[in-house]
Amino acid sequence: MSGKKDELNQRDTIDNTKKAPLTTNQGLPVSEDEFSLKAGERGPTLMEDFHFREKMTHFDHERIPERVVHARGFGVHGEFEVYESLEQYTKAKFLTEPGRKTPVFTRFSTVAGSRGSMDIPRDVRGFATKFYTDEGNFDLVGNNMPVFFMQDAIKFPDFVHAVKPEPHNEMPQAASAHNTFWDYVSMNTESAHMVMWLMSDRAIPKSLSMMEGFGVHTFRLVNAEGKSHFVKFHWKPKDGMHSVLWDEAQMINGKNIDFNRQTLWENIEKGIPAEFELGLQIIDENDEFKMDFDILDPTKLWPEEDVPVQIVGKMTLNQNVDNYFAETEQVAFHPGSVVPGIDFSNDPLLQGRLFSYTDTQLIRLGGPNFHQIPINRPVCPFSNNQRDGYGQMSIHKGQTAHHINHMNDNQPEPLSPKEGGYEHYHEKVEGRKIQARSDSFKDHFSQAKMFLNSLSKHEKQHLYDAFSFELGKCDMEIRELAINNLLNFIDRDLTEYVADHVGVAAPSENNESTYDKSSPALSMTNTNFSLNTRTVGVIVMPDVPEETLKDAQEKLEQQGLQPMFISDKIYRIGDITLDATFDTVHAVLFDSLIVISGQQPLPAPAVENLEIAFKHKKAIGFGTDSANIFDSLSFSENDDGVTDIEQNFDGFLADVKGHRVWSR
Ligand code: HDE
Repeated sequence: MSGKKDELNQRDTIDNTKKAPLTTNQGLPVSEDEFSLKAGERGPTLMEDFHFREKMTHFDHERIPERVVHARGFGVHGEFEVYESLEQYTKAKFLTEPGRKTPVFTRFSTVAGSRGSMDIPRDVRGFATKFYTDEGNFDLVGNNMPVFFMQDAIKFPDFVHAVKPEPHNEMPQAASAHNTFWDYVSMNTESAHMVMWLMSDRAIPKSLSMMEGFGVHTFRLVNAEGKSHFVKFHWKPKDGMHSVLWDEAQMINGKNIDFNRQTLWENIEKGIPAEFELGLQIIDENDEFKMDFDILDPTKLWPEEDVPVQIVGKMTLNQNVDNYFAETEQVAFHPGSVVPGIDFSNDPLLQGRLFSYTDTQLIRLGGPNFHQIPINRPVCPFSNNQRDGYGQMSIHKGQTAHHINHMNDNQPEPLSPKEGGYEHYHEKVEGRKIQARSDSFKDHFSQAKMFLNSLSKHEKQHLYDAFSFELGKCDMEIRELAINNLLNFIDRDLTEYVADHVGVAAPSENNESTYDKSSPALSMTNTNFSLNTRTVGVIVMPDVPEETLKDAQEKLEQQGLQPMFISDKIYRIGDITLDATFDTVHAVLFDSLIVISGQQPLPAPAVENLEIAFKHKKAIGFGTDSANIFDSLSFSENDDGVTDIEQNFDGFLADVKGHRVWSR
C-alpha cells in the first residue's frame, strides 16, 4: 500500500527485501560472513578482519537509551483531515482547509514500564501525534487521561522517581502498586484527581483504538486577526472507549505481553484502521475566570457538559511502520513544536515541558540533529543557520551561516507573520519573580470527587478494588498515610471500604469533599459501542461438520467480527484450519467465546476458558446441539449473556457489542 508513510520514508530506505549483495558499510562486497579471519583454523582472530570489526562494533552500539518515561511505545502512520474550516479560531492551515490530508504519526505508550514491559499494566497511556503540516511539524503530545499528577513541572522528576521501580531493587516493573508511589501521592495531594483516573478502568484500556486522548494543558488558538481563544484538545475513538478488567489484565500480561500492540498491528495489516475524531473545547479569553477552578491548572478538566467538545476532524491510522527502531523508537515529540495559529498558555506544567523534551532527545538521540532523522523531518522545506553537530546529515552549501548577513542577501530570511512567520501571542504579563503557587490552584479534591460521582456502579466498584489492590501491596505505614492524607479528603465510603480491605482503621474524622457535581461524559458507559474489531474465540470439537463451521465463520465475519477457531490441537476440518489451540490462546485474549462441540463432553481446557470468560463478563454463545456443555460448567444458559446462537444470534451480537455483560 502506498501512502503518506512511503513519501516520508522513501528518501532513506534501504530495501532489504530486494536481491542485493552483502557489503560492508563502505560498500565493499563481502565474500565471507560465517567465519572470522584467523591465523590458522584453530588460531586467534586477526585484527585486520575489517568486516568482523565493523560488524561487531556496530552491534555493540545498536542500543540507545530508552525514554526516561513512556519507554514502551507503539507507532502508527495515518492522516488527519479537518471537517470544516476553523478559521474563526485559528490560522493553522491544517485546521482551516477541509480536504487537505495531513500525514500524521501517532505513538501510543505506557509510562512507567521499561521498553520490554507488558502492554496492560495499570498505567497512564501516552498518545502523541506528530502532524507533518506544510507549515512545519505540530506535535500534540497527550495522554489518555485529561489531567496530570502535578501542577508545576519542577515536581516531575520527583514524581517519576516515585512511580518507576524503586531504586534499591528495581521492583516492581510497570506498576504503581508500591510504597514510593503511594508515599508520593499521599504527600503531594495535588495528584488526587489523577490518582482517581489511574485507579479507574481508564488505566487498563482494552485496545489502543478504544481510548480517548487529551492534550491535557490549556493551549491557545489564534486566528488571522490575532484573536486568541483558550483550547483543550481531545481525541474521541470512533469505536468508543472500553477497558479490560483488572483480573483479566493481569492474565493477559502473562498470556500475551504484546496484546495491545499486536491487535493494532494486525487490524491495520487487515485494512481496518484505528479512527479518532479530534475534539476541541474552547473558552473565550473573556471567560478565563468563569470556572470554579483555574483553567491553567493541569489537575483540572473542563466538564464537557459545561464546555462542549466540538468535533472538528478525523485521524485515520492506517499504516504500520517499516522499521520499529527507525520510526517508533527514534520519533521525537515536543509539545513546543507548534505552527502559526497554535500557542501556549501559562500552565506551569506546560511551560516546564517546553524545556524538557528537546533536552531529553539530545541524550536519547545523541546530538542536536535528531530533526533530520526521517521520522522527525518536516515535509516542508526548512533552512536556518544552525550548523554541524553530531550526526549532521545535510550538506549546507554556501559561505554564510549568520544572520543578519549582507554577503548572501540575508538568506535564509525570517518571514513576517503576514507571510507565514510564527508570531508569539502578545499576551500581557507582569508580576514579581516568585516561587509559589497561585491560591487558585489549591483545591485538590473537588474534581477527584466529581470523577467518583460520575462513575457507574461497576466502574466505582472497580476503582474501589483497584485502591484496595494497590494499597494492599504497600507497607502498613504507607496504607495509613494514603488513607488519612488522600482518600479521607475525597470520599468517606471509599475510605472505609479501602481501609477495611487493607486492614487499617478508617480515620475517626471525616474530611471528605462535599463537591456534589458530576459529569456524565466521564463514565465509560456513555461511550460508543461497536462490533468493529471485536474477536470471538470459537471452541470446536473434532466431530463438528465443516458446514457448521463455515456457516458460523460467515455469519460472524458478516458482522465485522473476527472469529478464531480453537481446539486441542491444530488440524483441518474440510477447508477450515483450526489454527489456535488451548496451548496458544486463551479466553482472556478474546471479546467473546462460542462453543461448537456437537455432542462431545467439554475437555478440561475448554471448561477453564469458558469459566474465565464467564467470570470476566464476556458474551458466551453455544449451538443448540451443544447444550450439554452446561453439565460441566458452573453457569447455565439462563445466565445473562449466555446465548444459544442458533435461536438468538442477535442477542449474542448485542452482548458482544455491549463489551461486557455487567448485569452478570
Ligand atoms: Fe511527558 N515526557 N513530561 N508528559 N510525555 C516525555 O520525552 C515531561 C507530561 C508525554 O511517544 C519525555 O521524548 C515533563 C504530560 C508523552 O515519544 C520527557 C513533564 C503529558 C510522552 C517528558 C511531562 C505528557 C512523553 C520522555 C511535566 C500529557 C511520550 C521521552 C512537566 C499531556 C512521547 C521523551 C513519545 C515523554 C517530560 C508531563 C505526555 C522526559 C518534564 C502532562 C505522550 O521529555
